[in-house]
Amino acid sequence: MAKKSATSTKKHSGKSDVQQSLTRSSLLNDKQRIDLLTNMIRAREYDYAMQRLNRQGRAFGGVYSQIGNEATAVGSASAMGKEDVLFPMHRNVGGHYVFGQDTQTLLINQLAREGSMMRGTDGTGHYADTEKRIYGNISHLGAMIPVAAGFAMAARMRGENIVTMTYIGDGGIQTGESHEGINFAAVQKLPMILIIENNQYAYSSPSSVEYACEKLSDRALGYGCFGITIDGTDVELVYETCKNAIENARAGNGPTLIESVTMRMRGHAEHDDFFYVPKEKLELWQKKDPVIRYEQFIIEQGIMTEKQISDLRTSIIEELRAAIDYVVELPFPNADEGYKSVFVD
Ligand SMILES: Cc1ncc(C[n+]2csc(CCOP(=O)(O)OP(=O)(O)O)c2C)c(N)n1
Repeated sequence: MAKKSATSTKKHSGKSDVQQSLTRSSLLNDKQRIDLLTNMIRAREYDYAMQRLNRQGRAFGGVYSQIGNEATAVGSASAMGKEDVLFPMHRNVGGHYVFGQDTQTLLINQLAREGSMMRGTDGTGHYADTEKRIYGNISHLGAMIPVAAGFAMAARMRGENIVTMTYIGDGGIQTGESHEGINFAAVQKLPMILIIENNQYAYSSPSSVEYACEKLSDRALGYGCFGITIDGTDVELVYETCKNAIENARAGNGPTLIESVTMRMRGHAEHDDFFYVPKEKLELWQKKDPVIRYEQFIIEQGIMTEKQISDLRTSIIEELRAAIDYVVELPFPNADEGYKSVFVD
């Protein structure tokens, strides 16, 4: 990892600098590899299910697909320690799974049913599950970064050696609050990791109209922290990069900006048909599908057979179906619940 500077060559084109062959990290054993794959498949199947529920009119609020982001979400969260704290964003269902949230809980919240943490007032994941150390996500892009930085600072003041990790998109990183949060974390040398999920579009705006620097991790030099750009579809590379950054932060050396390059494979949310994304670009990135490639890798490495992976997927789908059948029958919360935490008596 570059120290106090970024790994800079050229502004990534989204083509040439994304490697095809996957990394085999010496930091992982085969059991951990199976866990990575399991959580990536869980995230993928959950996504397909949410797409269907959205079309059936059963899901409310925005349904933000995280297809193409599974390696980034799962690889990064998996690198964290037991006491560390996750501040996920809207494309990080994989991280929720890594931190032990189950499908039923995810669905109760996203389908805004009785028992949801936001009492039905939200269907897009703006809730915290403090027992699971998941604090997410604030809608105002950039606002999570000062919160994750502040959490890291408070923990340090309490004498706890924890690391916080949060996420921001290539669009959200352009906001003032993002800058303030990163600067604060760098100045205070806070144990915070920021994953910049560069999926090349912020709604319909391509990277070319979002920023003029070469790589987003180059900004680390200006902040005086660590920065690196990686292929966000390579799960073991994501894991290893995050593991190193986390240990570096835990040792008191401050934050790292990790620009994880991926491609948003669907619209901003399911209401958006993403007509503005060139088809050729999607076809190119389809070949880099993080889940399919990691499945192939696991088979080639002799860790699981094709049949074992197929059985794993079947059991995940069965579990998902059971959770959907249960959750869609749950009542919606009483409308009065909507006033709670909004107005003071
Ligand atoms: C400060 C702020 N401005 C605008 C929005 C509305 N908004 C929500 S998501 C989004 C696009 C975000 O793009 P990016 O940060 O690249 O993340 P992506 O959705 O591509 O993962 C916008 C404009 C917002 N939530 N917050």
